[in-house]
Amino acid sequence: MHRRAVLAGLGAVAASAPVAQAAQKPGWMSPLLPEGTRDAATLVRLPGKQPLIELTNRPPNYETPIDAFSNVITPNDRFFIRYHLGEIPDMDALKNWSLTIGGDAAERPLKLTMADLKKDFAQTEITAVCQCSGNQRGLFEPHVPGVEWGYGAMGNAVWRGVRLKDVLAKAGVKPGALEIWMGGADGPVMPATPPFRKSLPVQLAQRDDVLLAFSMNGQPLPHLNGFPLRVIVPGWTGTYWIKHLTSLEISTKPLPNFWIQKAYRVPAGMFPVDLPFTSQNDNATWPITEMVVNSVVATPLDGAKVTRSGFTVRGVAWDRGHGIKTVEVSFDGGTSWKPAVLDKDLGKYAFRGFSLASGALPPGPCKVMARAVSNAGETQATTLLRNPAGYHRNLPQTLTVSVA
Ligand SMILES: Nc1nc2c(c(=O)[nH]1)N[C@H]1C(S)=C(S)[C@@H](COP(=O)(O)O)O[C@H]1N2
Ligand SMILES: [Mo]
Repeated sequence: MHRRAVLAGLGAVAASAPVAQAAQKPGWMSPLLPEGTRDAATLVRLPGKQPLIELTNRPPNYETPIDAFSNVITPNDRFFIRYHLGEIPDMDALKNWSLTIGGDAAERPLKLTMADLKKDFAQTEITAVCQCSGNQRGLFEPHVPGVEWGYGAMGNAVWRGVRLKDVLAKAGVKPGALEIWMGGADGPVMPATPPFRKSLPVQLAQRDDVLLAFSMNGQPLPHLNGFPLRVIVPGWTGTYWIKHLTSLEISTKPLPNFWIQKAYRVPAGMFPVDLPFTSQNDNATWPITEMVVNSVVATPLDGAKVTRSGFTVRGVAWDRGHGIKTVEVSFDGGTSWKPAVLDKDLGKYAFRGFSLASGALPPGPCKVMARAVSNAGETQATTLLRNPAGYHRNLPQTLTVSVA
């Protein structure tokens, strides 16, 4: 539906509203990004958004500046935007939205409006991190092709909606159901480009915390974060979190689509998973699924000037749903580590805020690092786990501030 309705004016808005200042760049973009990336990037203000780092404008790919992660909840107007395809329906087109549920393993195919969804199903909420598989890809050495994300292709929000499993139950899941195929209202500019579709193993779709969300941090979903309805798959990378969701198919077959069978794959067994996506695994590669344990420092910014009385490090840590056990911070480039103070636990799929004061410091450069351990005992990588698409980078972040 609405395939031809273009996101009106995005290009024009993007071109006309750069708000970057050269002096800001050292802080909000990592010095590890490829040569030229930092110079070329601009902060752009899209409708309804605070300035985001523009990586591409059609399709729209916009990163959250790292200072946003001093908040454990990412505000809607600072939340990153990631699309694969250029044809995005505008808000008017999406007002006629509905969701169809069918497929060869559905007992009773049905169609739901937003009103049906809100009145016929119990509503629930979860706080969860949506992180793009390629977050931090731009920091891979050697560099790999793809959108050159720094640290900000992620955000944590309170999602409200209905359970996917309840909606599937209404349509009736036949024995033999293997996957839930999901499609959204956006589409390719060129008909030869495969539409962006993903699927979930049926066992995962039965989990209580996999939602169809219409609200984010107490507000309707922002247009470019999936209005009016998106899938929430806590613990799994953002690629499964289909935006502008229009179709669910309960299927006895693996989804045959480029975006799951060719793209978004990692070497088999390279990263830990609790729920393998067996119907889409092959001998050499698996679909990327569960996130890896990771942390970022939001403040101070890389390159900041601080006084000898010291500063407080603040950031967030997250994993694939076991929760964060500890975060340690180093003020001497990794020689010694101290436990950070963890904020209140907002749930095992949420960002866990942390902070630590440095105390008094000698003048000169100070190398700050952070590293997290999950409740599963998983730690951040100590050497880069290279994979062709540049996924799951979780080396401890290192930033240098100057003490004067
Ligand atoms: N319809 C649709 N949904 C989509 C995508 C897309 O291109 N189209 N991209 C996915 C990917 S790869 C990511 S990382 C998340 C990003 O969500 P956001 O744009 O709300 O930050 O949306 C996912 N859902
Ligand atoms: Mo993504």
